[in-house]
Amino acid sequence: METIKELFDLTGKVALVTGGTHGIGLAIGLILGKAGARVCVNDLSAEKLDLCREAFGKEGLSVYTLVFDVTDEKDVDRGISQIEADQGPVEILVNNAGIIKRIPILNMPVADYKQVIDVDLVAPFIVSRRVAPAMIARRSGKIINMCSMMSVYGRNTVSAYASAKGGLALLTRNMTCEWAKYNIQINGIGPGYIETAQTGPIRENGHPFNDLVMTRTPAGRWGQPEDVANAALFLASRASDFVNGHILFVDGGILANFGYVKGENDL
Ligand code: NAP
Ligand code: GCO
Repeated sequence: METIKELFDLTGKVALVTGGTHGIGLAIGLILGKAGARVCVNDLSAEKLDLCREAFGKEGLSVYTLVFDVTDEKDVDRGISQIEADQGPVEILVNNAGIIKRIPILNMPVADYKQVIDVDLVAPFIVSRRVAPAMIARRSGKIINMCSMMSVYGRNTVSAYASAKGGLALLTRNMTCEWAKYNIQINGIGPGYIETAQTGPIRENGHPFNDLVMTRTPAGRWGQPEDVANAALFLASRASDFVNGHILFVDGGILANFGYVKGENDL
């Protein structure tokens, strides 16, 4: 019987967190590094990668960083080839990079819709498709796709994002159908509302959306990037070797909650 430490030990495993220079991706990179993984982070911005290296350094960790655009197939091939040459084949892939545009459908340019789909849905397809052959050859691998509450809910103004994240949940299941037989575990994480730069515009300065999140979240708080990272550690570790095609929601109970009447049943 393996010890708990052995189950969660990622020593020497090469992990790539896309778009991992801050927010949820940075928290995931740090916890995977603390578990012993050799963490690689990509981003569009060299400056943000510099800050990422500083954040890892503050934790006594090193990180391999590389600029490449996850939506560009040739750039992804170049980036993954560089990682394979410098670090070794990617054994843990976290498709974290993402964008959101909050625009009503009738006002949203088609180009904007397509850009969100490209980053949030097509890019995980491109990066996973590039990384999977080495996982198949090794008969081992972990792929974690960053889904969302919008993988199951819609809400006004986020049609592109919900379309992408809904598709990503089903892409996760289709990857499972095709690759689980090679001992690759492909799962999603569905964060609730997390305090990051991405939610800053709907969380800060008394934004009314904050009230909605606080009443729709039974836990009564916004999530922290570390809440999501803890789930990522589980899905990256041996402890999840028989978990596949699953979307693990880390949402403080939002999905369990139809609604809340102020004052009712309050202790
Ligand atoms: P974030 O702060 O916006 O970070 C997203 C990261 O993706 C950024 O580092 C960004 O780099 C990178 N990125 C965007 N386009 C890219 C591209 N083409 N190539 C490479 N990197 C790219 O987001 P977050 O809140 O930490 O969220 C991380 C993931 O969790 C996203 O997929 C998001 O949809 C998802 N999520 C977030 C929440 C939440 O409440 N925050 C909830 C559910 C799901 P730049 O900054 O350089 O553009
Ligand atoms: C929004 C938010 C959400 C969160 C997250 C919830 O505008 O509704 O940005 O989309 O980012 O995806 O799970």
